[in-house]
Amino acid sequence: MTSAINTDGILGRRGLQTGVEWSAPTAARARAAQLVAEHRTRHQEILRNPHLSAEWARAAVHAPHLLAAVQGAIGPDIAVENTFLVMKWPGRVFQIPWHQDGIDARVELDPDRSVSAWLAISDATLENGCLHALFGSHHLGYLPFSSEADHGAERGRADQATGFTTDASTALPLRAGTALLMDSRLLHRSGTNTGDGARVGLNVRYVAPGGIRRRDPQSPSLDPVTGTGW
Ligand SMILES: O=C(O)CCC(=O)C(=O)O
Repeated sequence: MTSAINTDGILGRRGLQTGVEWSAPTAARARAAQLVAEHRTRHQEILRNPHLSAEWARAAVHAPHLLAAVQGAIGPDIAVENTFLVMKWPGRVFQIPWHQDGIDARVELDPDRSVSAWLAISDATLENGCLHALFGSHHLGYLPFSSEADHGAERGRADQATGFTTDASTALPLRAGTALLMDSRLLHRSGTNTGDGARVGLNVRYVAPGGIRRRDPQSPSLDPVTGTGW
């Protein structure tokens, strides 16, 4: 639950919760295979907000165990603010630099009333470009937001902050069908897929009422999952 006195944030000292089951592994892998077949020709790497148009993504963001974990973190009323499907193709250079999910050019989320989920649709391994996170980096708060091109500077700022070095980051391989939750301020990244098969993952930003501090008026509206008053 949200708490004004919890200085560790909604997910505790590491800023991360692992082991959330959102799908049976076989069903998740079958979905990954279908997405790979659908997008292989153009090697599409990113699909924005698939939960608004694809039934499978809509079901994923409503998965009961995932919702229970999200509600445990930010309370009973939740909405999806944004989803982001990332497909990493073997042999193609594609890295996602250090960033915090709760802040970008479009939006800033209240870290006590938002949480970010990353769902492994395929298996995510060290070789195929799993996430890496800097545990505890949410204690830094939001770093001055920079554009994609400036993410190296963000890493530098994290390194300079007392007690943190991005060299100490932790790799987070995940089995298909599992998910992790991240504090909206947690620094994370992912590397290029050097494996044999495609890696597919879905990032979801959930918010509780009042969880958006700043928003670009052009943004798609919130997609309520539970509760009223949105
Ligand atoms: O899927 C990935 O490799 C990283 C996605 C991510 O970090 C994000 O969407 O915030």
